[in-house]
Amino acid sequence: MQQKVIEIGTASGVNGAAAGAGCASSGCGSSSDKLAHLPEHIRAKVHNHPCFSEEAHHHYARMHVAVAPACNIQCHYCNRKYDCSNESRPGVVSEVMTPEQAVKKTLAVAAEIPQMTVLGIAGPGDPLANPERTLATFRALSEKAPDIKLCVSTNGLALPELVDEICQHNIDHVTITINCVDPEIGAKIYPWIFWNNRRIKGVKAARILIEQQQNGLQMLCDRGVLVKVNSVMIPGVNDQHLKEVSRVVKAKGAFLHNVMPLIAEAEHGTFYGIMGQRGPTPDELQALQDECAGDMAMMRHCRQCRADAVGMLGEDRGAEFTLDKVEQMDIDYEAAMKRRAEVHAAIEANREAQQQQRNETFIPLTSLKRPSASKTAQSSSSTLRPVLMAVATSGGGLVNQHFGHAREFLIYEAAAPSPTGKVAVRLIGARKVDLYCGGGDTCGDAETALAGSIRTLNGCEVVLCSKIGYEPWGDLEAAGILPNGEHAMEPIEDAVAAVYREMASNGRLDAATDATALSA
Ligand code: CLF
Ligand code: SF4
Repeated sequence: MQQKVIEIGTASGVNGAAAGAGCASSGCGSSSDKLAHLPEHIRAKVHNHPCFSEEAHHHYARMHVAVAPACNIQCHYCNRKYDCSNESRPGVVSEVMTPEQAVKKTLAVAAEIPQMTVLGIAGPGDPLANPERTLATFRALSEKAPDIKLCVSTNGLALPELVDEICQHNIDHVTITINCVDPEIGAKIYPWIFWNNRRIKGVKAARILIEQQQNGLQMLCDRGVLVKVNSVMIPGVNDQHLKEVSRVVKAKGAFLHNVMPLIAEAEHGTFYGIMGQRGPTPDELQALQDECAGDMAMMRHCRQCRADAVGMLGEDRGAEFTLDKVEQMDIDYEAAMKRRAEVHAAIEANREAQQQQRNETFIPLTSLKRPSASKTAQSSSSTLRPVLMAVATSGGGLVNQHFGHAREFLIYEAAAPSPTGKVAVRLIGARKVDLYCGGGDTCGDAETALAGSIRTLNGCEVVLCSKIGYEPWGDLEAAGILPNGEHAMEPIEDAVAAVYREMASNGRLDAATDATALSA
């Protein structure tokens, strides 16, 4: 994944939005979505897709409709009572609906949440193991709502036979879950597949699945469909192997690789959960994503959505669109499309303005002004260590959420990896927390929730938010995480870079400095 690069400022340049800004994007004058290296028609396809473009996920929403109950394989991390774990968190159950219900719901959501740009089908089983239901939904939507992008996620077994249909229905974003390219490893992940009306087991089954996945990937790429590859990282099973997977799928033309953590709990009733197979730690996941990134663009903002998710990534507004509520809605989609176009234009104007502001306020400073001669002598920008910062945001790419209202934090890494004195800022993931402050009756649980939040933010040295209460401030500081509310309403990457520069100016980033020292 490309990093955003921002010049390190002097101590005088660390406060406020203007001074905090730098050459924030993937190079001066280039677009801020890290896609500047791609051909224009590809950039246009992903520009407002919240999964295929990291930057878009700050501004646009997606929804899923759960029309596909059946599956044609068994994964060891899946329990059929729940949604397909190839995208969803295990243990989540979505209500299956008919294609007609799905279409009505989609139109309702599109009218009510105009920033929703993508309709995905991702379960609760495998969408392509239910081709009639899946394709009927896509066919109707491509006619009735041509302004909605169509997206599908599959295990790939039935993919090659359906590639032509996928292309006919204007589905130009496909996700294939590929956990291995070696059947021996595959046999440890997939106990069986259902193929040509027979159940096939072991290495033979894995070999067929892998061949189908690879053929399908090649066919889609040959037809210009954008393909994202999801892989579930299973420590001790395929973790080392996923670098090879990344290399192979990139060579075939995959656009993006999304390495997701295995979530295995005994209460989910999955084979891995019951066997005690562990998932990766955040550090292990990040290390593998970084290793794979040498080969291709990595997705770091996946939220492992449920099969009926609605809203921005990380939020779920499904309760607003239950079948009975949707049934009562009277939708004028022609009018809705006009409003959606206006909202999208406003979002784009806002994105453009943010980009413009960064370029205009770019301050090309190349040296650090350090607080003391001894500290200056200790380090140069080439020795500054990277820092993880957690950000509370409710969207728009801004630091704009109260610490106590955050259900998740985006985790950014700031670093100055080269002696050129530039700060590289990159998103490395999202971590979910229990709501710390729900107000009213829920406040009795606040202490436990706060302790949980602090545990979740382990490894972060700063938390950026719009506001924070006195008590959590103290607890965070005691845990070595410095709360920072000074960059409220600023673009996230500018704010992260500004805080990093500030830490550098204060001598807190020398390689030997650790988080404990920071809070002293
Ligand atoms: Fe849905 Fe998947 Fe399409 Fe996105 S989700 S079908 S590509 S529209 Fe996105 Fe959710 Fe991660 Fe999937 S954050 S689980 S990657
Ligand atoms: Fe479960 Fe999805 Fe695997 Fe099918 S493909 S077994 S639904 S995780």
